[in-house]
Amino acid sequence: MTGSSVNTERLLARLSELGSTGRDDTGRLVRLAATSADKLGRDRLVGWMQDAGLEIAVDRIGNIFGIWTPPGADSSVKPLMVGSHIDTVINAGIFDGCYGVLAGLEVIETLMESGVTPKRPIAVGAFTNEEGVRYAPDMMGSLVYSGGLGIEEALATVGTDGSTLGAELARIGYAGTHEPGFLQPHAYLELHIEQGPVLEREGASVGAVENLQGISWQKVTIEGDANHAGTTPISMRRDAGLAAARIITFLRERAHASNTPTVATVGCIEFEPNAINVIPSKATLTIDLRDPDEERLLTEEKALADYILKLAIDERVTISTERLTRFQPVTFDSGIVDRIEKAAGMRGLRSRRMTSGAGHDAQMIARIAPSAMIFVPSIGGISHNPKEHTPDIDLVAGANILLDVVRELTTSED
Ligand code: HGY
Ligand code: MN
Ligand code: MN
Repeated sequence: MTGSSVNTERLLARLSELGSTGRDDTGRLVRLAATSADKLGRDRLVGWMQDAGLEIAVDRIGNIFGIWTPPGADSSVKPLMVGSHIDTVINAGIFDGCYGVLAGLEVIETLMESGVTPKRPIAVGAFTNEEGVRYAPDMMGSLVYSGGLGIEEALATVGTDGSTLGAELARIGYAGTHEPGFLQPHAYLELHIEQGPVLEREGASVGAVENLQGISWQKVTIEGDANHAGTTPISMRRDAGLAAARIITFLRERAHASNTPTVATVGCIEFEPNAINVIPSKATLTIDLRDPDEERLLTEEKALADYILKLAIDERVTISTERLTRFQPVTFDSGIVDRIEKAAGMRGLRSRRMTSGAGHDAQMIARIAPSAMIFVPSIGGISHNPKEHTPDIDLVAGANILLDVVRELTTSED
């Protein structure tokens, strides 16, 4: 049946081209939200959407939408929405986020070319600042879109480089005019690489994602005393660096001993004055705590807070914490998850129900519409790393599952 599969060459060529867009002068892929590199990726995506004849809409937080209203469909009914993000982390792989956006665009173009007449519009979205590396919190564009964060507050966010998101969006030409949420989805589907080891380890091609874990981000500032590394007895030190190290080992040992899915990461750390022979007077670090169970995540946050209070006394330092983001675990729409599983079966693909360890825009859009995710395997479970890789056969299979579920959701009566 025509349109029963996506155009493999077109999808893979675009993934490769977008993957080479916005690299820095050392060749690393770094398209942080609202940077000039991000603009290059955005412009490329909008060009493909325009070539496909989609209506383009950009909202005030810079979320980009390509919208297809099929002949005979009622443009006033809620669209089916697919999508993800195209901003990246630092030294990223080429699939995280981009795969879901480009596969969503590919699905729309395949349906346009197949003569199928969906009963409702279909939109593909690229949400701003999913990664949250430059501006916290992550999933910001979809959080604003779903009403979880005010637009003015989001635009006023100051980045790690001292820039302001609103000014940067205006600078790169993506301070759109539509109010976030202007297009309320009938349902939302996000195709994404797993970014973990489960599918590969179990030999499954498709993940039918049932839920997504809770995320707690905070910044910790530790103030001690700078002093001479050679003359200061250990007993007289107020060592901010040592206190930071004890937080890192506390988090790892507690997560390791818990025998639960709890994970904890200190991804950023800075010492002042950061000199080889000076005891650090100040340390700032970030903590990323996650768990699929809200009660357990609350317990871990409390245990960390209690540890920090005791540590400050033990090491005679002052420690302050700042919450950067906090998202509860999310459960996806079981009806759509069933359809994903069935679509995989119809194509003879092994699927597996699973939890998402990573945060995604779907967890935000799930606040306003029935949502679910489709995963494809990540080789070695590697992501947020240039070694991130998914074989072409899995990329195409995932896009075809997306095609099948989108066709079903837009042509059936319900
Ligand atoms: O942090 C996350 O899980 C996502 O990659 N933003
Ligand atoms: Mn992602
Ligand atoms: Mn990511």
